[in-house]
Amino acid sequence: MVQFAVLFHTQADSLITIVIVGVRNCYLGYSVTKYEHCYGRKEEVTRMSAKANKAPLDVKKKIKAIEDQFEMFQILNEEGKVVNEAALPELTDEQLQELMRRMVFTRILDQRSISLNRQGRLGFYAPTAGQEASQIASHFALEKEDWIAPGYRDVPQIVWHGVPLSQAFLWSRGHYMGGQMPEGVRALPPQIIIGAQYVQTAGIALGLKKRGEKAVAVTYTGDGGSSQGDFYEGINFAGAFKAPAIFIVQNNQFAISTPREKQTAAKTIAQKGVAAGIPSIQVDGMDPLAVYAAVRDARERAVNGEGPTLIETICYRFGPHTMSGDDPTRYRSSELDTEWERKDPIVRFRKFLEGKGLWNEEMENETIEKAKEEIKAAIKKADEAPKQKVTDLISIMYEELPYNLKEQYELYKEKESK
Ligand SMILES: Cc1ncc(C[n+]2csc(CCOP(=O)(O)OP(=O)(O)O)c2C)c(N)n1
Ligand SMILES: [Mg+2]
Repeated sequence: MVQFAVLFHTQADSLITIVIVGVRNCYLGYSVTKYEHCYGRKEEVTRMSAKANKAPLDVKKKIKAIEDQFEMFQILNEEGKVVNEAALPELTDEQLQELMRRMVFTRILDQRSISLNRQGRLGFYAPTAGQEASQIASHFALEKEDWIAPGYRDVPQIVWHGVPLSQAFLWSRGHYMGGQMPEGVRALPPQIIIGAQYVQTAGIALGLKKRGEKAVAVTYTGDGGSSQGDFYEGINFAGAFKAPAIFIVQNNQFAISTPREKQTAAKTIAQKGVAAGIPSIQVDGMDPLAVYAAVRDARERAVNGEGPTLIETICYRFGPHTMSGDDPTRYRSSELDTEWERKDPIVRFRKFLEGKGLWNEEMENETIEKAKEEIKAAIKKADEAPKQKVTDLISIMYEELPYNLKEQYELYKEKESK
């Protein structure tokens, strides 16, 4: 191999290295590295004029090699048995029980929300059953000082982050008070525009970094959301600025009625993170311990200045997309439903905990009864909220109203006084 380097100064403030590479007198290419010292910044610019690899081009092989690197991270299998001892997260018995309590509570909240919606007592509702490991175990790995930017299906995470349930119900009803996060609760209202929360999260994370806070910004979207422009902009920005963000994609296999395979040619959603230069991982989203471990690890790296992570959780929603009228039997087979019901995160975690003597029927019933009582009290409180007025909606939006809204405000104020 022939290889030599030429070093010379072009100007007083820069240095250029040229490396010429060849094998047995055959020229393969050169690389130019320029070190610039300008305004105290040191930049490195490297260019290769030719590829040293003269093998025939096989782009399909290359993408396959990348895709094959992504395999689903799992700790608990469907029977609740540990299949990856080395990755078991350090959680005390009490923490494991608390995680189970939260998951059971959330399943009951889902059932009650569906019936409240049918009774006309809730507004917009996107069912969550099946996604408890992806939602609750990921949140369990966070701290109070972390920010959450949820999607419309991610109400449970912000409730566990400190948003009162009554307020979550008001959000569902489209009441303006539902969107006003309590002081000290670091959560945004759930986002309806698919993917928009990814851009907001990149910004929040950069803000945390600039303020030197040891906290992360975490966001959630779905498999469909990963096909939006905002998704790519968000992960790219966070990657470029090494912002402490965790991007969670809950891949529940469908974007309303569109199967995942039809809305992206990517074999995995995790691989989309590679383009943004950020560590990305595919996790069993029906396994609470795997989700917890992946998010905890991502959080640790983020607060240590190592930048963002993308986590794809492979999961399934047992119910319809929303309560607005879609019928899953028209786009999903009962065989597929049954296959995923066998992976139920609550059943799996219950088996694991029962095996350790940490859970029993009595504890589960107690959790269910408590959940029902809390939900009943919260809906009662939501009912007591003042009736929403158009003037309220207008006045909370701006500190100073633009002239056209001022006119409308006056108009409605008069109407409301009658
Ligand atoms: C920008 C934008 N486009 C379209 C919609 C309509 N829409 C609402 S939910 C949804 C599917 C989202 O699917 P996915 O991201 O997989 O999340 P999931 O509902 O499965 O949790 C679409 C297209 C929207 N809300 N926002
Ligand atoms: Mg989806």
